[in-house]
Amino acid sequence: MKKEVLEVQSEAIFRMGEFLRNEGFVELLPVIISPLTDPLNHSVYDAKIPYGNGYYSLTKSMIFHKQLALREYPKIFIFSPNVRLETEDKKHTGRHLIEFVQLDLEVKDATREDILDLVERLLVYTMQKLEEKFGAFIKSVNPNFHIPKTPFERVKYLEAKEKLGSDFELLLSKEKGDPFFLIDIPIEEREFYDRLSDDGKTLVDMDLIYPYGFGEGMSGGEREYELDRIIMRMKYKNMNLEDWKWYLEEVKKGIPKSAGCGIGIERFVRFVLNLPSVKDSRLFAKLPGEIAL
Ligand code: ASN
Repeated sequence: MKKEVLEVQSEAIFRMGEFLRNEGFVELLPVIISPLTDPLNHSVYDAKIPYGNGYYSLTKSMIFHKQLALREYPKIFIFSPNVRLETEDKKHTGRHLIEFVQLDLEVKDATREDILDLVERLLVYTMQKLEEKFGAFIKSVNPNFHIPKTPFERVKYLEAKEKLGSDFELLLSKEKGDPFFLIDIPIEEREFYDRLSDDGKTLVDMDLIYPYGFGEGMSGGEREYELDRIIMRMKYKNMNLEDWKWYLEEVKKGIPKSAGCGIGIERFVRFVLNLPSVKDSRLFAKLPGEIAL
């Protein structure tokens, strides 16, 4: 690995944290094991550790801990290590590692639009700082590098699918020169915790899609926070409510209304440096289907 890649990654982490602190966020420590973690919307192998009378799961995302942490502080972020034991068919996507880090953030009482605006400014700020310090290197590996204009384009999921067919995300990712947001993702494509729109079919959520065919680099949305709606959404996913007692107990006590997102660090560095794969953007990269250091 080029030493410059590590320097860019290190600077990106520093500048992202700096930006969020200046916006009034506090950084929390990551949670690595918990009986409660993200169910995800696709299946991965179990990463559970038996312990005492029960078990711990390795964190797939800190979504629920973010919601609970907002009881203590209204704007939070974590550089959160996630373990998702993806199936081998994801080995060659260039986008999947079974251990990765996302910058996970959540804001009490925020709307999706607040988070879109925050993410645009966060990415632009970080890219400007990277350009100031590493401009010559970045342009030598990524001649297309430029600071994207804000606001980023918002593309509605169902409209794009109707126009371009089921491969629309990859087509748009290859065709566009700048990152854009995919919004209003259908309920069946997502987990239960992103908020359902009044249309009953799509969510108040978003993905950030990078250009160069690199695809998704961030996802998030407004959240469900009311018990009856959460139970309805779990039932829609055929989830066993008994398995979710940890979460439902907390929801009964009350969790704040919020919105937030998670930005993949390895994918961001891959985008900035136009790297062939996310595996080139960190040390000790672990691809799906492989055992590696
Ligand atoms: N971190 C994401 C979010 O905040 C969730 C995820 O990683 N699946 O929505």
